Amino acid sequence: MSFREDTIAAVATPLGRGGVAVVRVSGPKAFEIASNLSTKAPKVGRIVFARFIEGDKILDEGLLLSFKAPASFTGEDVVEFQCHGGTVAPQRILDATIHLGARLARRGEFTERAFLNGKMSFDQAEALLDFIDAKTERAADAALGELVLEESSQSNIKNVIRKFYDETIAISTELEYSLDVDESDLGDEFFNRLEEKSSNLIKAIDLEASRLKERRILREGALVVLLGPPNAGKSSLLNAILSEARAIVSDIAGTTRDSIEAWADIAGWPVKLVDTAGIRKSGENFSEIEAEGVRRSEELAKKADVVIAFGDFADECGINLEASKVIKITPKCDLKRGDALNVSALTHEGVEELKLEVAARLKLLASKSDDNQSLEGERYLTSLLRARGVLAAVDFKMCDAVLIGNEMRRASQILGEAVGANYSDDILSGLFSRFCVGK
Ligand SMILES: Nc1nc2c(ncn2[C@@H]2O[C@H](COP(=O)(O)OP(=O)(O)OP(=O)(O)O)[C@@H](O)[C@H]2O)c(=O)[nH]1
Ligand SMILES: [Mg+2]
Repeated sequence: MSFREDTIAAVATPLGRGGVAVVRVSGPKAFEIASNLSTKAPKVGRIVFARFIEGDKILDEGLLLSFKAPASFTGEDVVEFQCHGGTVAPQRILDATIHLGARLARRGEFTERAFLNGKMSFDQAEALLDFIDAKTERAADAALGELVLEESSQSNIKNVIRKFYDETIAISTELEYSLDVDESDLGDEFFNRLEEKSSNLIKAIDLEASRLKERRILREGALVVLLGPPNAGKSSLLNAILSEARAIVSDIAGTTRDSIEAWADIAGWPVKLVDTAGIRKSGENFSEIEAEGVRRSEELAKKADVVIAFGDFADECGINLEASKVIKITPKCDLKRGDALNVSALTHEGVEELKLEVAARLKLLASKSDDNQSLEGERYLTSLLRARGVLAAVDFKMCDAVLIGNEMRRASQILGEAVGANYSDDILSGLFSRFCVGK
């Protein structure tokens, strides 16, 4: 099954202190290396307890696991040495595997081989990376869901897009077919029916796009910025959300000088929470440094997915933000209550509500059909949104089968390209299948 001749090796666990470390070896020499390195021979499907040796020197002792191609992670012969943790033991064993003919694996090379040997799809390899990098339970679950999906699963993104593609083909086919029919026979009813099909398709695409966008937010994390005047309690609120004394708090205005970032798990969403330096628009002794602070905070707020605004501050500073991403709060509500969401970092009143509101805004963000953020690397999402744009612009009221047909073809081609379907073949077979057998 494997067509790679070299055998690769790497320490599969993170370096540093730890109970156990794993050195993984994959390739045609894996078993030979294991036999040389271990006092007991590798047994496929069995765990062997052995000493790991190089010549007369004992390197460590531990467990040896063996997998025969193709029934392994990479699809090749694989052995794994479970040795003691720390830096010395795994490094010694790794060095020994290299002396015995393995070479150091590049980053991700085990997964690359798994992909090349057909053990996982490209999408699954991506999902695996997301799973490993996941910062919250929710993000991990989303990635795992994708990872364990069967190729044939109905919720596999490729199959979903393929289904959308088929639906555009079905509409196109009807339109092409209608060209051969007397126009006067078609009428409004024909186009109304197609319009309904198309609008159902748009709804289904929206749902799928929001699922993908949610996954992207779960993967990359959302940017949530605390914005307010000096001494308003921004750093205190950051600490309250994190439940730890991350930022310095004091009653001196201007305590936070640069922005402070911290990862937080907000109702399952991984969030990069940013505490900014309190800013004043102007005032006594307004300095260059403060002007720069205002500029930076404004920039951050514009980039943010959600802004937690302390009172009317953003408006007063002339920072224009999309209303949908601003959560206005009344801070220090234990001292004075206001008409925005009342929050107190001191008593924790409103902190949970605030978290839930942040989560709700992120959910909303994922469901929005417009998207002007960079979609690099999100090929499926990009295709879906492009096809959606084309479909949404079709005017069925024109009752013009040729024009509508052209637009449908564009939508089909965009979706088809994403999943490697061939428009002209499919449209032909779609068309001919409408004819009777024998015709
Ligand atoms: N009573 C009360 N005091 C608070 C609350 N939150 C913060 N404070 C106090 O307000 C003062 C300022 O708090 P910080 O969190 O440092 O304010 P900040 O907005 O980060 O200030 P800068 O970094 O200077 O912009 C401190 O003395 C806090 O103890 C609150 O909810 N209630
Ligand atoms: Mg502060």
